Amino acid sequence: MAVTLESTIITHGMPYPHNLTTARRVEEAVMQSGAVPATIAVIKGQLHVGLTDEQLEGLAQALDVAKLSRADLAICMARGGTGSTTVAATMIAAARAGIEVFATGGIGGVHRGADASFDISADLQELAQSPVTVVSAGAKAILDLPKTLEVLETLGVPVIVYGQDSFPAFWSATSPLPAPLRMDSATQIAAAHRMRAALGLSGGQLVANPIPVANEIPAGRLAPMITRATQEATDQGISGKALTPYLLKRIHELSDGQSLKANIALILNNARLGAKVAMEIAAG
Ligand code: PSU
Ligand code: MN
Repeated sequence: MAVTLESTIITHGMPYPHNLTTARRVEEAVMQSGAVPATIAVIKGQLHVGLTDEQLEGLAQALDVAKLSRADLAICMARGGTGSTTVAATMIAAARAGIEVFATGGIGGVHRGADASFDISADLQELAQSPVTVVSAGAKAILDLPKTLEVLETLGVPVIVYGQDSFPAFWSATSPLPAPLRMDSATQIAAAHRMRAALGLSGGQLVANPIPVANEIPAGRLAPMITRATQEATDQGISGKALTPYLLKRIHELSDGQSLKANIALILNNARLGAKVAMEIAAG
């Protein structure tokens, strides 16, 4: 049983060489948990489900790789281009390959100021369409979390918090928001996944797995950095696809690398839970 992994986190989410070492460690974590990792990317027009170490290294060092979501996946392939897959595009590839579980860091969501910018990630729509259980650490605190949860509810996407009653906020284990749903084992999550299929419901599930408390950055410490990075993005006119990578990079800088450390810890944690869920789904 396989677990898919995205590649935008490698090309746009972390600086080199941390992106490469993390990508390798995430694959190892999946294997140590007894599952098979499959990192997804488009290389010279081919959609790859599973990358060689040379391909991982190439992506990690590349400077001008396209960030592919549902809208641009086919176009990049038709042109013979190279691109990394976001949560949305990775879900599409996973579903086509028959892989039911995907582990990542955080999903895209409703950006702050979306009432003016209309910036809502295609990841949310994809969760309503592709039948994949996505293990994340919640949604990044750079987003408008209450609005992100509202949109997921509208789209009929189950948001399952693993083992606690509050929705986790990526770098922080908790937030003031209550968990929409809660489950305490991979077995339960797998059973819910199978039940959706049995009912013929389209779309997947979002699992929000809190970052281990030892690795978290308390929300209060992050808040001023997020406000500052968001303001800088507005001042510089950064929007669209460039916004999420810009905010992540600025917060890495403003936190002196602390957010990067937390990011790595939470992805490894998600890879392990994703592997457990994949094995439970396969065990049926
Ligand atoms: N989470 C991270 N790093 C990332 C992303 C998420 O820790 O780089 C990426 C994912 O690929 C996600 C994308 O799908 O950001 C969302 O981008 P947008 O907001 O433009 O849809
Ligand atoms: Mn966007």
